[in-house]
Amino acid sequence: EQVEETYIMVKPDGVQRGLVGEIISRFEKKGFKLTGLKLFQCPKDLAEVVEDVMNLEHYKGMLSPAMLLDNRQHNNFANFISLIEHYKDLKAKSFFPKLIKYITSGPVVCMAWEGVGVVASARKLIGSTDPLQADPGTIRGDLAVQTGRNVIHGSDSPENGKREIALWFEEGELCQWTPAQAPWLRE
Ligand code: YYY
Ligand code: MG
Repeated sequence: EQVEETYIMVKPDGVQRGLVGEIISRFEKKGFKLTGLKLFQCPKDLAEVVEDVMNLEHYKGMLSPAMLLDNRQHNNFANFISLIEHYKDLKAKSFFPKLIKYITSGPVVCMAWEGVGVVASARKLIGSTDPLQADPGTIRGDLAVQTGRNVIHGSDSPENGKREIALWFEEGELCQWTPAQAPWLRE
């Protein structure tokens, strides 16, 4: 029985629609352990350059060093890049620019959750990518209607869970603790 970690993020629509408490509550009640939690808002001036950043080496094979240098001083630049880096596997998809615009359009809630089997279980709690296909009882099945506004992200493998948590959190932002309920959740 392997303890895993997963990166869960309430997307801007979930925050704007007041669903943060409801979403956190589902993972809490299930019995997983919260080890990291923060709100991140893409700074306005950076949100405005999202399209330029998407044209960087990393994303379109074209480097714009001036852009990088101009913005590296920004204290939120690392987190800003996380937003884009997070979805880099999807950069070739036609919906990628829209996805980045959406994900940088307002505050997101970043979370790290830990537990035995937490990665696959969180994906089940979240439901299918398309909320209309997601089963009732799942977060997307209950709370959303469109893929482009599907309120939540969850890592798709233990490896990506680790990668995404490292991308979004500094070591010191994560808490190691033993919930009082631990012996009542697992024998
Ligand atoms: O892991 P999951 O979020 O369920 O789906 P992914 O296939 O990883 O896609 C990530 C993200 O991209 C999805 O949550 C919404 C968006 N997206 C989209 O806007 N349009 C698509 N056709 C597919 C995915
Ligand atoms: Mg995914």
